[in-house]
Amino acid sequence: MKQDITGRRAAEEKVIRSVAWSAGPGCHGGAGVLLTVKDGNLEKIEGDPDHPYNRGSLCPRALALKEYIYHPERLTYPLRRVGKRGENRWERISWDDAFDEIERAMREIKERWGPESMLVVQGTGRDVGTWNLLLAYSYGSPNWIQGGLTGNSCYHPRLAAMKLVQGDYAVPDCGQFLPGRYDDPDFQLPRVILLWGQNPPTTCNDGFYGNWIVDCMRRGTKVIVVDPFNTWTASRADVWLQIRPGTDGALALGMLNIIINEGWYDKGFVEQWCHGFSELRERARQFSLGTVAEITWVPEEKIFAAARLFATSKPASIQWGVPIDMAPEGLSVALGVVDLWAITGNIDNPGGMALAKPAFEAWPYPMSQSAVLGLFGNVISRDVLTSKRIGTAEYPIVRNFHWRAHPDLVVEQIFSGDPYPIKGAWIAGNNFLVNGANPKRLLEAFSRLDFIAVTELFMTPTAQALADIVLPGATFAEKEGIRAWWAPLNAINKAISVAECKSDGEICFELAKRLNPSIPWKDLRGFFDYLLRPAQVTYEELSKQGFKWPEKGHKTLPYYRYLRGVLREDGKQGFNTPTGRIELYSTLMEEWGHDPLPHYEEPWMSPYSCPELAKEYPLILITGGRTIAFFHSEHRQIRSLRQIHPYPEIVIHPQTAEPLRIGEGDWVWVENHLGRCRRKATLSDRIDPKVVSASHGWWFPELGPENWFGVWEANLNLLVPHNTQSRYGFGGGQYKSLLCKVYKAEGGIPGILDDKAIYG
Ligand SMILES: Nc1nc2c(c(=O)[nH]1)N[C@H]1C(S)=C(S)[C@@H](COP(=O)(O)OP(=O)(O)OC[C@H]3O[C@@H](n4cnc5c(=O)[nH]c(N)nc54)[C@H](O)[C@@H]3O)O[C@H]1N2
Ligand SMILES: Nc1nc2c(c(=O)[nH]1)N[C@H]1C(S)=C(S)[C@@H](COP(=O)(O)OP(=O)(O)OC[C@H]3O[C@@H](n4cnc5c(=O)[nH]c(N)nc54)[C@H](O)[C@@H]3O)O[C@H]1N2
Ligand SMILES: [Mo]
Repeated sequence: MKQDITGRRAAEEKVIRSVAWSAGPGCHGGAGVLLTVKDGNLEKIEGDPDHPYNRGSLCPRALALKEYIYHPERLTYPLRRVGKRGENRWERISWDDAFDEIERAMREIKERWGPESMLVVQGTGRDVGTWNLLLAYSYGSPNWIQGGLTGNSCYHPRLAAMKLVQGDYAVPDCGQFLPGRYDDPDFQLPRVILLWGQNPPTTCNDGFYGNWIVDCMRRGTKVIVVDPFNTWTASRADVWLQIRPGTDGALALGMLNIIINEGWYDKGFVEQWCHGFSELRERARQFSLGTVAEITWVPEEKIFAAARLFATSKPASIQWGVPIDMAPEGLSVALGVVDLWAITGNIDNPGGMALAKPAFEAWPYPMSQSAVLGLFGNVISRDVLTSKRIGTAEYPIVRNFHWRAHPDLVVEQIFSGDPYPIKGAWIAGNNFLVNGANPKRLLEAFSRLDFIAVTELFMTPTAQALADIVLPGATFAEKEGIRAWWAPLNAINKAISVAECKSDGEICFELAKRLNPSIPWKDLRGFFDYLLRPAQVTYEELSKQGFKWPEKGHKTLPYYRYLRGVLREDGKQGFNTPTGRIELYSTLMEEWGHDPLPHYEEPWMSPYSCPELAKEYPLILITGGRTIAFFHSEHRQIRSLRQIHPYPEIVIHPQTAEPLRIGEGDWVWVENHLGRCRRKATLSDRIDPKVVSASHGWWFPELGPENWFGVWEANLNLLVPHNTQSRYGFGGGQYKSLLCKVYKAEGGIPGILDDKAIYG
């Protein structure tokens, strides 16, 4: 019996409380929603006014859910390839046949080559991660990758840096850990939030709901923005640092230097809780204000003003974005940014950086090797995870603390077969021919595999080009699930069914059971209950409740847990690091032979590092600035969202466009030595004349499957190299600081929706 929270409506109309995650809006959020269902169909989606996370608001992608769910192009039954790969000839098959065929192919790979020869491929963190791991580990493969993401350059360098320095993850505290939010007596307003490479209202990233920044600004929080683009938040900031892309590492060290020199750091906290302050001070000394201004293109007085405002306002916090990971040596840049909040004592204090734990530590979205082994130690051994996994031999950090295989080395191993061959791939939640770096090389690599199955909601270029079997996936409204990233703990409640679509959980569980009948869970609900044990609730109970808060003072809720002895396994005061202190100088990095302090590296494709290349390609290219209309490559077929952002654009300063004779709305080529693609020019002085910026993820469902939906037409990743990870394997890729030239194109992309079609 599904929960009907109103009880007032006609019997056939129900309102179901749930939480938005993938598939559908696609996001890292977890906004509370109310789904109105009539006669088994979704009638309406609304923000849940009682949910503390979003308090009734929703983004356009969530509001477009009905359009997404009932879109005529949705995949609604399993398909088997009948022609050659990529030829667009499919036949409808039953679920039984699909499962039989996948089971047969995966068993064959395991018997002939070993389970590690099968890859499990996903993209960003969505509600498929745990199910994909369940399948991979039950089968015996440690090789889960984020397809095409050079250097794991999304959140993981930041996660690793936080774990190294402070032992836990952190997010700005905007009262999200308090049931009463801004009205809760324990709430303290951050005096300053530093937004570093992020414009939260468009992205709702990694446990930070976009509206919180607006809520706090309205209450008086000051904002500092580090962004080469004059975003919504930059235009309203107290200090805006228009940084040269890719130079964040120098800025962080420069700000540390100012704060230390001026004595603006928290001396008591540093003395009592930090390890390696004098080493950090020496390192930062190399980054004088003049040097940093020259490297970053930010005027000295602005850097100084930002450092002062940040360090002299307490509590203060930093919300940061993926450009940090994508900088050369992203891990090292992240170390420097963590040090900024650390030496100012903004850790686990109200209004500072809350150490973020999944509610009750139930069902952690697995973010470290120990968390993964905590969940799946009964089906996979530490030994397999630390020896057979690709990247463990090369990178100590991958071996010691991570659970993913290394995305760049996996591709190289497909070509080399060394130390073992790769034969198959399970792809769920990834469209790497659009989103992955150097997609033509990815295509060449994956084309070599014997067997590929893809679970998707819509036919994509990647599924079209590579799949042998395509399974129809479900949106969040069509599935049961759990969401504990961070608090409260939420049930995803099933509201409707659509055709033959199945959730990733159901699909992966069925296959895990077939491939390994001895897994210790009877069914998917049994697995949910296993995950929920720390919360002392069953899925059925949670589902009725909707969401559940840990009691006040629970170890998964802030504040000041380092004083309460609940962060470390030994129960002592302090942080979960080898020294028990904040490691400004990382003892683990030292042990692994790495630089234990933050350092700066010039982008290797820049006007300074490659002056010759820059003569031909003089502009710095930022790729992938997010739009609220889309989630990466998704939603291009959703009309109401496409109206918000109709074309693949590139933003160019008018001074730069003029001598190139490029006018507003003209089609242009964007090109470098690796490739080119076509874009529509948007002229704006919100960007530096030497920098251009374009959104990623473009393909054109309207062009149809025959030519793979125009996957190469507007694809910026043709200009992004693969295998350009940082020295330690974490970070890099330079998606945000490439070189290019822009010149007028003969015309647009034939056959894509034009203004008339888009606007009706
Ligand atoms: N040039 C450039 N490229 C980039 C970036 C950039 O900044 N610049 N950003 C990179 C980053 S940070 C990331 S994380 C990647 C993201 O890359 P991806 O994770 O590949 O992103 P999506 O396009 O959102 O999702 C891929 C597919 O998953 C499907 N999908 C969505 N939800 C579900 C689900 O619940 N189950 C299943 N089975 N399928 C689902 C969608 O239909 C979609 O086709 O892109 C990267 N690519
Ligand atoms: N609507 C929507 N939301 C999303 C996504 C989506 O595709 N659509 N993707 C999700 C995913 S997986 C991720 S990783 C996040 C990414 O979201 P964010 O982390 O916010 O990353 P971006 O949007 O790529 O860039 C954020 C800002 O950084 C600026 N920037 C670019 N280069 C640099 C640089 O070198 N240094 C600095 N300091 N700033 C720079 C850009 O101009 C931009 O305004 O968003 C998530 N949320
Ligand atoms: Mo990402």
